Formats: sequence, structure tokens, C-alpha cells
Amino acid sequence: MKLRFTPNPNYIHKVLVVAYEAGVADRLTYVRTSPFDDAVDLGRDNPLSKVPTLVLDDGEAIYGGLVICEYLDWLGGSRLFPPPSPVRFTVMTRMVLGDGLFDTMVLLDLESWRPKAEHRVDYAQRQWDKVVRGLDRLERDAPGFAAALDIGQICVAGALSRLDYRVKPIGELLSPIDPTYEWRRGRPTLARWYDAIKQRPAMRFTVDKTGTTIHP
Ligand SMILES: N[C@@H](CCC(=O)N[C@@H](CS)C(=O)NCC(=O)O)C(=O)O
Repeated sequence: MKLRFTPNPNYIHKVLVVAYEAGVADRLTYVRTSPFDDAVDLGRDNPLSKVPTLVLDDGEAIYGGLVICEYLDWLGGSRLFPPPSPVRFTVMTRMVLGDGLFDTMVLLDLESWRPKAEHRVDYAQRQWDKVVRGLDRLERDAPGFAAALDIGQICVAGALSRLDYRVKPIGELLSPIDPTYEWRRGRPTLARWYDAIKQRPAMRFTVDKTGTTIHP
């Protein structure tokens, strides 16, 4: 199986965490793919031309990071996705919130690449409001996070790591909105939970630019 993705050791990648926790990380070949490089043939595997994309040994592709996560969880029998039950819906909703916050940070990132004079402050404000509301919800819910790791927690950890990935252009974009953009402030429970969970080996498992795995 070939995983096409953008490796970035600066933040937690949900597919890598699931691959590691499910015990299937060594069954994957990791192929660094930049979706923004027109020369790349990603569109052949995934019409949406997005990473992550998982290409199976028979050439069929699975895409949508969360679908890839569920596939790897099923392959490894690891139960990071709970079976149908009320708990599953709680976990899956948390999964969507965490993943949505990550995607919102990507949108802010893309906006920050525009020349500073062209930054759309109203657009950035709208995206940032989602981040603030999401973080406040997670601070409220954090005491109830299950002791066992699940896909909801993995996606929340991914989002928080993305918020910690503080590159200068994002700071410039957010400066008229929230100059510190420090998610930990006023959210001590979430911060404590994150500091503990990011010590798990799976959260530190990564892949370098050549596709070589770096085990914690
Ligand atoms: N939440 C989605 C996000 C996929 C996504 O938007 N990936 C970006 C990573 S930078 C991408 O490939 N963008 C390329 C594009 O939008 O053309 C997932 O996990 O599959």
C-alpha cells in the first residue's frame, strides 16, 4: 500500500497515528506528494487531487483522511473507531470537530500566503471564530475524554498540534484579530490533556522527506 501525503514533522498527522496504533505502519510505503505542485500526478489516484490518498496494492485508491484512518483501523483490528453505539457518535462528532479545526487552520494558512495587502480580514475573522468556538467546546468536553485512545482524540491532538505550528505569515494574518492566538490561555484542562497525550509514541511517529519512517 502506498500512502501519498505531505510529511510535516511539526504537527501530528492523524493517518500516521492511526497506522502506528493499528500496527500497520510498516505495511505502508510513504510517498511525499505536494498537492500544489502541478507536475504531480495525484489527480490520477484521487480526482480531487488531495493528500492524504492511500493507493492499495491492486491500484484502487482510498481518499479522505478519515476514510483512510477507518480503513487502517479495520486492517489492524485496533478499534480506534468504536462499533455502532451511542459512544461512536460522540467519538465521531469529536473527530469531525478536531479534523475541521485542522482544516480551518489550513485555510488560514492558505490565506496567509497571499500578499499582506490582500489579506481578507473578514474571512480570517470568520475562520478564527470557528477555531475559538471549537476550542471552547473541547475545553468543556476534555474531562470526559475516554481513557482509551480513539479517533476523536487523535483528531483533536492533530488540530492542537496544527495550532502550535506557528509560522510567521499566520501571525501576520491574525494580528488584527487575535495577536497572540495562544489556544492554551483559559483552557487549562485541554492543555493538560494535550501535553500528556502528545507523549504517546504514536503521536511522535513520523516520516521524513524521503519517505523513511522515524520511530519514536
Ligand atoms: N480533511 C481532509 C483534508 C484534505 C486536504 O484538504 N488536503 C490538502 C492538504 S494541503 C490538499 O491536498 N489540498 C490540495 C488542494 O486543495 O488542491 C482529509 O483529511 O483528507
